Amino acid sequence: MKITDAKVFIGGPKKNYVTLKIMTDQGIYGLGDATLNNRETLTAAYLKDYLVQCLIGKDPRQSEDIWQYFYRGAYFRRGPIAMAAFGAIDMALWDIKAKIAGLPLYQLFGGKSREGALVYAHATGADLAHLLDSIANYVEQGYKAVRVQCGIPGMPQESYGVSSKGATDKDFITSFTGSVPKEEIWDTDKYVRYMPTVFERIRERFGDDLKILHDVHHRLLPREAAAFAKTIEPFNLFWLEDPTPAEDQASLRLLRQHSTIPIAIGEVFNSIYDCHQLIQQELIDFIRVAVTYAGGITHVKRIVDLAGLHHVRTGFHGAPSHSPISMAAQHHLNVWAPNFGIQEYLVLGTPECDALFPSEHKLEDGLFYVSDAPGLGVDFDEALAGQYEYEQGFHPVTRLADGTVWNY
Ligand code: KDG
Ligand code: MG
Repeated sequence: MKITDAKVFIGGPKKNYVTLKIMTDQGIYGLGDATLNNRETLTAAYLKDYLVQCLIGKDPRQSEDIWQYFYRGAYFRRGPIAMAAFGAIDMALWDIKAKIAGLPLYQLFGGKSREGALVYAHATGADLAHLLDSIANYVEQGYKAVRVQCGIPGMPQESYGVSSKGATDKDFITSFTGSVPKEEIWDTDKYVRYMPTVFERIRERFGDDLKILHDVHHRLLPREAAAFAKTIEPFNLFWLEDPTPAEDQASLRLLRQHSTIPIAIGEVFNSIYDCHQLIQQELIDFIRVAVTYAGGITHVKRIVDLAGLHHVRTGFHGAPSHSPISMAAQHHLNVWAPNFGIQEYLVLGTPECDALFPSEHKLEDGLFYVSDAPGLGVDFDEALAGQYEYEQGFHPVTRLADGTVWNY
């Protein structure tokens, strides 16, 4: 069996999805997602200009060898662009392998450990009242876990994760367009004073069973994060995400010494070398890597296995920039992984998105069920893809009130 061609597409409904399609001489094809939010043209160019030509003639069943060939062969290793490009190839090869076997992908990992996998949605509010409405909206739909982000009085309303567009806005963390980044102001003191009152009100209104998650988005210093974690401990969060910038991993020890709050980190990591110390020293509780920019299924499965040895559960990144292809790859890992924790999932199922990526996967009562279609179980309508155009976007840049650049 040989790879005969591979094509790269950019575009989607209000998204710049980067979709890879690998064709074989047996008529079976595989799909991969190389979307790197706000840097989409770079992963597409890496695939088109360097990798696709090396794939032609290779046996698609040799996914491990092909992964090693690209990873070791690049010489300059790792980084989100390269790992997203390898990741897309890897997803497509696993898709082909499972289609050859006539099995849904999870069967190749060892079968299901659970039927439905727990997901969380993003509740958001420019103020507490709107946030409570947004949470209620998800609870009514059957969600058991919700990430909560709230506007902070005295801070500009639309800082990270906060949308003033209402309870059902789903695009607020990816829809940054324009030719230069917009800028936001951040105030740590106001944030750490106000957020505990938000968690208190959420518990009062929704009770103890709702799983509450919160993303600090790398904004606190280690001492501030430790103090904040201690303050919010009574509200029993499911996780506190990215409390500090994860470059200084040893600093998390301070947080650990002061609080038992579960910590989730890893959406910006792209290899096992970024997280093996955090995992082995048991400084985190959830690993947030994504198959999209952490080298695909082959590499992420290694991370999941290592995490399992250290009581670290999965909580894969699932922001709206992930296409239904990489989300499907993650959902197959989720039903298999013995150390599965939760999946971030922002209902991608608009009619336009479903038409571009048809699948039978389904979300029911806050749990995600993968279909038994062979492979990833997602298709791609090439003809429809042609109607979408790339639109440039940037992540915002964050500053403190005095102008100092801070962590977005
Ligand atoms: O592209 C950046 C987003 O994916 C990120 O800001 C989303 O932090 C995020 C999350 O937890 O989904
Ligand atoms: Mg995050």
